[in-house]
Amino acid sequence: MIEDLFAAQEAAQPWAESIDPGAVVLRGFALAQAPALLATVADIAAVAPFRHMLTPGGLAMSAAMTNCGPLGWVSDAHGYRYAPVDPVSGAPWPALPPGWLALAREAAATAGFAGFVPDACLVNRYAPGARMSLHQDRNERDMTQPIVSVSLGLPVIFQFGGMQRSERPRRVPLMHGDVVVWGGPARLRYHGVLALKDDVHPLTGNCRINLTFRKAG
Ligand code: MD3
Ligand code: FE
Repeated sequence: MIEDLFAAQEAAQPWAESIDPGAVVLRGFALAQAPALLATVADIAAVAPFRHMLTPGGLAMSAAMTNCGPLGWVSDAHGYRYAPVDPVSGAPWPALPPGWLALAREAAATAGFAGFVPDACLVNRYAPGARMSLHQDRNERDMTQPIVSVSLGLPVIFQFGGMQRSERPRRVPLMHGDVVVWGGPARLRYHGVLALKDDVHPLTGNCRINLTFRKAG
């Protein structure tokens, strides 16, 4: 019955792993596009350089960040929010590349979220030792819209928690080329990544890059 439907879908898309209701890992979905994505990350960073934003508590985040799209995620002493201009340059964030939009849209549709049109892409860069502690993404206006994440470069252990920080998270390895769609009941779950292990990836060297596509406004 319904199990047969899931089995049929898994056979058709062997790389799609449901890790929880609303959370689908598309293994290797961005593999073919990875070199082009990384070249474009460099173009974006030439205009809006990676920086370590400050938390509202005044600590520098260990992941370096930049953005592209009409809105960008920023953190400073005033809190977390989306802003149309880069506070470092005072200029709008670089545009969302069409190929990035298409990738995010296709991944979301594959996971059952047709019509996803992100207006923000946060680009995180992790050097060895960098991590992201458990948090919820709740600065976006419409929580019916998913978040699409693309992992590039070194692998990391992702932590997938519950609706409360106290719930012990599950560990899911995320590798180069993996795309994850987080929507529905997974959208407000606590999540984070463990400290990046020191290693070398042929395309990124000693770092991991993560793109997260959001409908923020
Ligand atoms: C689950 N980034 O930028 S991506 C973030 O690897 C963030 O850079 C991590 O958490 C990273 O906010 C994790 C996977 C991810 C992104 C957003 C989510 C998982 C999510 C939103 C809701 C639930
Ligand atoms: Fe997050």
